[in-house]
Amino acid sequence: MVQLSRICFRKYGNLMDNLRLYVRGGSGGMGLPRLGGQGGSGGDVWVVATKNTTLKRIKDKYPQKRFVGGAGANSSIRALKGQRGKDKEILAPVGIAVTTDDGKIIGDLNTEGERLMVAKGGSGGTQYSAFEPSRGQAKHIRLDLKLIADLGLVGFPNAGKSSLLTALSNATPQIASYAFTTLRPEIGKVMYKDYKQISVADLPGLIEGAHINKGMGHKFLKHVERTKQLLFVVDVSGFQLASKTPFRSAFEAVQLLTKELELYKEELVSKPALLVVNKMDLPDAEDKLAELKEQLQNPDEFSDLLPDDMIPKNYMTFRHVLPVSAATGFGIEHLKSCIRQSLNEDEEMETKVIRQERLQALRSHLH
Ligand SMILES: Nc1nc2c(ncn2[C@@H]2O[C@H](COP(=O)(O)OP(=O)(O)OP(=O)(O)O)[C@@H](O)[C@H]2O)c(=O)[nH]1
Ligand SMILES: [Mg+2]
Repeated sequence: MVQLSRICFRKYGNLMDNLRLYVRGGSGGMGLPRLGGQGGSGGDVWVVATKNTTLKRIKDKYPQKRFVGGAGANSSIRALKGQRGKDKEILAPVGIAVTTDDGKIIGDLNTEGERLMVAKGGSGGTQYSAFEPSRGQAKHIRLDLKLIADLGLVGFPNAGKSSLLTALSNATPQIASYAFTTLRPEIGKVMYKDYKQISVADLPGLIEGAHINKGMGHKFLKHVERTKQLLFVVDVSGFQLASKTPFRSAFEAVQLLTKELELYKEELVSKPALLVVNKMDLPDAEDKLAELKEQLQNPDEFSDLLPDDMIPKNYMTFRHVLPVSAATGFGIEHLKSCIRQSLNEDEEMETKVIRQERLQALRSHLH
């Protein structure tokens, strides 16, 4: 039996699937009692769905995570009706839910250009408010990337993703020995003895060049973003798409898959991931597994087998490397428990981060 390995890199991926922000509408402008002038209203804060952005990019660009609408102008002799404050737009990725701090849905953004007001600006002062303006709405909101599953299976065609999903879950995906049998992501549920369920998406076959939209290309890659963690699946004996394309060892397959993710969106490479080495029932599998593990320990030494432009900038770190056979069931139970452990780890981490953020917010209110 293979000594089940655990590569002990623990890392909380910096691909974010939620983000907490402070939003405040702009304050209204003062009215002008002497002449009955009306202050401008404060600008509103909007979340606008935009292509090609991520929650992480919002955070990097606005580390304070504060979005405040422009103030309305005071009414003056020259401009009795004060000018309206500027609206503030938060450019967010498509496919998010916007919620209040305690998780109530404010709205969803599902198509490019869709917009949602999250904080209204205050009204300008008028005769009805004794010319006193009001403040804009202020609150914390959360942007949550809508996920399709807890785990996404990432692998080249024929690696055994569909078979693995069947072995793991109660799904019965279409299985065949030719490439691209999976067209849409199929979601299976992994059940545990205590009734806990974890969802796994079998994503359509990824091939070299997917980032330039070869094969299922972007259709596939956009799903990768929408899972909490990744399960790389490789055939222990390697992979060859067609007789005219080069043969790739399991190690090369791992690096090529990584590169495809990187070229599509670099952050994907920092997602928490596990590596499944499938087809361990085949002859020589043990030797090939040992070789793969050695290569994964020193990827730089072994990457010269790949074309230069296919060497990833950063190697994927796998929390576990798990030899299995989807065909015989070998290693499947252990894989199930590693999956659960890995998801738990991140959940705990996330709860901690949320608590810290709340605490910080409370403290800053007190000061
Ligand atoms: N010997 C062996 N064969 C396997 C194992 N797992 C899958 N296979 C075979 O490998 C072939 C491909 O398996 P699939 O599960 O369809 O692979 P896939 O990754 O879903 O492929 P695509 O959907 O085309 O991307 C099938 O002929 C399976 O029977 C395994 O553990 N051992
Ligand atoms: Mg399949």
